[in-house]
Amino acid sequence: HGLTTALPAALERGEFFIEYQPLVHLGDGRVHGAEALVRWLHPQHGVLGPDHFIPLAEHTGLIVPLGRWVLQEAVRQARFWHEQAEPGCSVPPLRINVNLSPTQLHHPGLVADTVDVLERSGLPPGALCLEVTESALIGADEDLLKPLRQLAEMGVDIALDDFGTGYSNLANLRRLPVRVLKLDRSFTRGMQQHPADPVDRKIVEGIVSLAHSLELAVTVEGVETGVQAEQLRELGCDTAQGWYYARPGPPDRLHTLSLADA
Ligand code: G
Ligand code: G
Ligand code: MN
Ligand code: NA
Repeated sequence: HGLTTALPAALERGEFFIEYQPLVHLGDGRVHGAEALVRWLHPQHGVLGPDHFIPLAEHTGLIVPLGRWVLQEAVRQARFWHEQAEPGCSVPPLRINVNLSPTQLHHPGLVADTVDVLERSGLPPGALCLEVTESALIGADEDLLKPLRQLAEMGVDIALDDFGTGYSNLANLRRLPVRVLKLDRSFTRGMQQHPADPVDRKIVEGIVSLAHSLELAVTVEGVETGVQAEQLRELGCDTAQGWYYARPGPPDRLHTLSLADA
């Protein structure tokens, strides 16, 4: 595959960039933070989304340096937002979510790299949330969970991404150093009509109740309409993300959004 061989040079040439999609509090609509989503500005093909190159990067191992770059860049951006919010500003500092792929999770340098990036930026660990897919943690043994536990102990939040698609044992959740469940988009789709699909409603109700009893927050993904946002808010979901609020975009826009609702 032509793209595969081009990846390392693309990283060196600085062809990757990050878009930020806001996460908002469902209660009051305030911006809570943003998810960092990587893109490749390919010299011939134009902007390529992660689906075009993350699986290749995973396969070749380039995901490790690429992921490190994304983390460093996203944390630097979040630190910049923090500086702008201080001092005496009524806007709470924005949080930053960064995706981790399974290979990164297995990489022995994960904790040291993350500590290093946080220390050099000055961003408080509590402002960083690492997203790991539910499927990457299914059947995870203690060796795999240990680095996540270490990060969680430092104050970094861990989110379970695409939650509800992986058929994980719910009792297993207790064992994971996770603070946030990111409910998969498929559940949000079931909230399109009002009243919502009764089965989807019951499932979301059950997940929210379980999550809150385990002191986990629930983020919903793929919110495209006000009807969905309202029903998910009524069901007790905490934060939301989706085109209804904003598409992924450049970082400056996010800061403007958060100041606008102050
Ligand atoms: O917007 P979207 O097409 O950007 O993202 C598609 C998928 O790519 C999502 O599942 C998202 O988790 C993943 N993704 C986006 N950015 C990154 C990244 O920096 N690292 C990893 N591992 N996955 C990412
Ligand atoms: O990490 P994750 O798979 O959750 O990545 C989020 C993905 O969802 C990205 O591809 C992002 O562009 C996409 N996305 C974000 N908001 C919406 C939305 O409201 N609707 C749909 N269909 N996709 C969305
Ligand atoms: Mn994600
Ligand atoms: Na997701």
